[in-house]
Amino acid sequence: MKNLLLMKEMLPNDYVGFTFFVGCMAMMAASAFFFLSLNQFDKKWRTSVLVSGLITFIAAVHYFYMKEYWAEVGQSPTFFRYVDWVLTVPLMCVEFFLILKVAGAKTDLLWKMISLSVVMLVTGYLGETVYKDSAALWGGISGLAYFVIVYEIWLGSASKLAKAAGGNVLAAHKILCWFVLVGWAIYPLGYMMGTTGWYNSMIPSGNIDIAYNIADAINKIGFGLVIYNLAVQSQKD
Ligand SMILES: *C/C=C(C)/C=C/C=C(C)/C=C/C1=C(C)CCCC1(C)C
Repeated sequence: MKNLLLMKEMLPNDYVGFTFFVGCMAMMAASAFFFLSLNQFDKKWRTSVLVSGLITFIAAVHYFYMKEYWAEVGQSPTFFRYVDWVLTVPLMCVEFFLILKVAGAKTDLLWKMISLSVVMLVTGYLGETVYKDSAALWGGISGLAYFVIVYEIWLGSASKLAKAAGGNVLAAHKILCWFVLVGWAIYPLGYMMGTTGWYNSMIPSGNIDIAYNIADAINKIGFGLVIYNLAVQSQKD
């Protein structure tokens, strides 16, 4: 009851709370869409679409907690945020691996991508919470891991596999590469807005949740739809 009253008072001009709320709904709707579509795919593509649904579903559950946290505590739910990322970002690496399996992707590639993403997120978490005074340093290490991921998919072995696969897989891989290069770049910008470092004079500081929430919606739902579309197209041919 207390909770409801609090939310009622906050909603009209609480833009951050609004994006948590809409984010939660959008993630739930996307999960229902992916899960309910599973039957139309044969075995080869079902796993990929299932993983798309898992990514948005895990996010929906975390958004539910994050919107509550924001309404009750009035602070950024950094812990839930990073727990969500540490589960969903490796699953996005799994998606890259699954679509490149047709061209012979090995599990080495999968583990490399997962490890890089975990390094990126753990160092980011440390900079945002435990070692705030050296946020720029931890963010820098995190950024390096991010660049290696970008390199791997754009120019490294993952890109070679995508070229070998050709056709629909290559086209989907390209779009996913753009998601990682542009969509994921919103996160380090958000990080710089919310922490102290050499970048403060160049980037406005402020609440980082709106940036993170918009980025999540684009990256998780958009990414999933690219996979879904790839599955639909490939089954037609
Ligand atoms: C669904 C969630 C996604 C796709 C989250 C992605 C998060 C990142 C790409 C975060 C990257 C960061 C840096 C590159 C440097 C600063 C610290 C982070 C963790 C915000």
